[in-house]
Amino acid sequence: MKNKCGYVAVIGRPNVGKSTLINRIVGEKVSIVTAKPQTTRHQIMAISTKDQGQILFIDTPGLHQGYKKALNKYMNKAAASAVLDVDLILFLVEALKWTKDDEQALKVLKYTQTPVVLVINKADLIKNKEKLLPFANDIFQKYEFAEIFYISASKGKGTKDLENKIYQLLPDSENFYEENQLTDKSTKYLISELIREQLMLRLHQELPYSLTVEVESYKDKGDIVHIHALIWVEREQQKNMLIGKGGDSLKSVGINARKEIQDLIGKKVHLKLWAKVKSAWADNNRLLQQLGYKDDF
Ligand SMILES: Nc1nc2c(ncn2[C@@H]2O[C@H](COP(=O)(O)OP(=O)(O)OP(=O)(O)O)[C@@H](O)[C@H]2O)c(=O)[nH]1
Ligand SMILES: [Mg+2]
Repeated sequence: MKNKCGYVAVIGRPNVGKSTLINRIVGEKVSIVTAKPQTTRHQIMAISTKDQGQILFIDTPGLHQGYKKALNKYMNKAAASAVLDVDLILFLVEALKWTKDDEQALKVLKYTQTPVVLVINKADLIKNKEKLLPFANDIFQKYEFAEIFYISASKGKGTKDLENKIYQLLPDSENFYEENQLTDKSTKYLISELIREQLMLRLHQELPYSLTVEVESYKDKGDIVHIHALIWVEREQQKNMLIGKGGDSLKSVGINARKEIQDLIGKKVHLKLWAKVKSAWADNNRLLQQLGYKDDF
């Protein structure tokens, strides 16, 4: 059998399970996952190397509308541009839930001739499986999909069949990357994401959407790594909310994030988190660039 290798963009509205699916197939936590929509903010490549070859997944932010900040525009652009220059697209939806954002996300496919696989995720939540077929048929009327899969990314149901189909549809090619490489992102970036994941899990309302994390320093002292990270918020009041009474909130974020980072790098970690204000950073293109939201796609 010939070796396969190629790029697979995973797109869809927020919260449908794009990052969960990619982590499942790669077998590692490359992209962060939370129950809140708009978790993923950047394109991130996740590399899955198996006997058949290499799948180069492009995880993307969920396509969404109704938010006008520069950050939302950046996220939508990062997602939409991912359909260009790939070998295959997975369009993810949530079983029996079709929303305006799904309709909007579908429009991105107008700009490509690349085959698109429709993936209906979270099938585990549906008791009456007979309802899935008419739901899928309705979506099929809207676009000429190459294939359709019903899966549960979080439970790993149907994902092996999907993976095999992806390999079938990819070009014959040697692997592009070393087999132990997991992503195109730096360790610093992955660490900032693990911290943001804990913040998103713990905080509520607008706060998760008003913060961004920057790893300021990473010092490997042999048996222990010292990491300083800044958490930027948009307003002074948010900083107080983030820190919490007696620093409780930030402390527990730090404890959980440290465990995750230790799992990632396989060393003991000393983590220091600082909350700081950069006024209205999420709606300022210059500040976005400065904070790593580089519009270069
Ligand atoms: N029940 C169920 N939940 C799932 C499944 N897949 C993902 N989830 C949950 O759905 C939520 C969103 O998952 P993500 O993987 O972050 O979704 P996403 O599409 O990457 O979201 P954004 O990054 O915000 O665009 C998380 O709480 C997941 O645990 C599934 O197959 N079944
Ligand atoms: Mg995601």
